[in-house]
Amino acid sequence: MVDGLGHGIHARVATDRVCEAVAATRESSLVEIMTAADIAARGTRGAALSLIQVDLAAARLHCLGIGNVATLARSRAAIRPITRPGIVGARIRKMSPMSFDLAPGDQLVMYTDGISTRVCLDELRGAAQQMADFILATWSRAHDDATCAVVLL
Ligand SMILES: [Mn+2]
Repeated sequence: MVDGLGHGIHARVATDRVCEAVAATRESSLVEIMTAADIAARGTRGAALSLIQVDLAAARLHCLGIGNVATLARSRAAIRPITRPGIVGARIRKMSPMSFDLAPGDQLVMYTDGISTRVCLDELRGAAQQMADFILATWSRAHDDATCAVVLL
């Protein structure tokens, strides 16, 4: 999930560049994908980017984030991905991929900084789309764009 810095056309350009780089490298490792995104976004305003890979066969979740796109989980094992501060496109110096155990029934929620950090997953019910809609309706900040995605395993 990517969030171009700021608003308007310059945020759009940064976001598009990152999306293209991620799409072109999606079979690669998260570090390779992030590196490609960082190169693609140079000369733009930059972006926040959080990447996850769900490996169902190995029951593992791989995460890598730069900037404030958050990933939360309701899960059997503790899943607490931490993103590093920084800007994709401004030459990322250090990346910290993290991996976690996954179990059937685990719920993953990703959201941009247009959603309040006070977001609470306790009241989430129903299908993934319903959950994302509820989060957006309940926790969106008044004057920011927001994106939310929910993955149910
Ligand atoms: Mn934002």
